[in-house]
Amino acid sequence: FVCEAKTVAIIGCPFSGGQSKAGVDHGPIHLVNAGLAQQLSGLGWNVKFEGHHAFEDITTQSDPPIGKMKNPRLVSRVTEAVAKVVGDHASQGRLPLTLGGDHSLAMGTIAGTLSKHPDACVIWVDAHADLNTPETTDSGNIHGMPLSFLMSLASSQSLNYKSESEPTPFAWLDNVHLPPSRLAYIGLRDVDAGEKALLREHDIAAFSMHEVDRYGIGQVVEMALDRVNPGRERPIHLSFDVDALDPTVAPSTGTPVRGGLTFREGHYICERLWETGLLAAVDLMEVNPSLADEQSVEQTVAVGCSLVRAALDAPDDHLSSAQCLEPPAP
Ligand code: NNH
Ligand code: MN
Ligand code: MN
Ligand code: MN
Repeated sequence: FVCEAKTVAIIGCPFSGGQSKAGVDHGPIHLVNAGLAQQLSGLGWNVKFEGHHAFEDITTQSDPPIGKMKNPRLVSRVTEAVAKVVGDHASQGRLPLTLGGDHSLAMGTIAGTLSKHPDACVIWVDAHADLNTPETTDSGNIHGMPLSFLMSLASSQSLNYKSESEPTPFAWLDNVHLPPSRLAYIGLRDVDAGEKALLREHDIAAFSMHEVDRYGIGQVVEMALDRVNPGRERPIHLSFDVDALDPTVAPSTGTPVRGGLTFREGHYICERLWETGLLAAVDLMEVNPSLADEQSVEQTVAVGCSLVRAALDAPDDHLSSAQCLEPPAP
């Protein structure tokens, strides 16, 4: 196990600046109010949670777009702060569990993981590739771009930005380099044209819903690990966008796409990654309690908590393989 003691640090990030729908900043508050910390204590974890991360001190006088990028200064400052918090917890031997908030936060969480584990790999579970550059993006929303910056396919230099009074947004990420060979996607089904070109150009392991249908989720997770972690020795960062799940399973999210992972497929990914003994950090992102009716919100929040429990070794939620694989009597 990559963390010394069984301690999880919950990092609640009520942040929505990487996209334009209000409410995703309430995701972590709802997840914690649903009892997530107590549930994890119930699984035998020491839980460190000292309130949600406060971003109020990170104010920006004005934050006009740079090119198409929206809120670049704010997102850069918030994610830089998140990287420090995640890196600190990891250095103290705690497993950082970051609750979003929108997926731009992964710039911070993955940079934080890499600061402690430079050889880490990333399993990105999402309907979307979040690989746009400031040039390829249509929406300008930074939650669709974190991986291009993390893998240095985009950089602060490419923004062509000059200011006397402030650092170029995302300059802090310029010395963070996740090799494209250490990223694997599961669940893709809504990938932009520019992202498809980047996936091909950099030969990134991408298991879309087509592969989930074709091979089954069990095979897909092993194939993903074989690509990014063939020796099964690298620490694993799991970044889970709740919109990877089918909208019937997780309706309260900003950009639902039909044809997603089932409840079990989502949980299986989490369970299997825990089983490797290599899990170093977990993100659960894009729960938006302002979208859909009250029952759907409750369902999405409950599924979010359940995914986290599955990633953190929920022993009662499934039988051990030894119990399941008992051969039938002759
Ligand atoms: N690809 C689109 C964009 O760049 C959508 C991204 N939306 C997400 N990503 N929810 O996970 O804006
Ligand atoms: Mn609320
Ligand atoms: Mn995402
Ligand atoms: Mn998504």
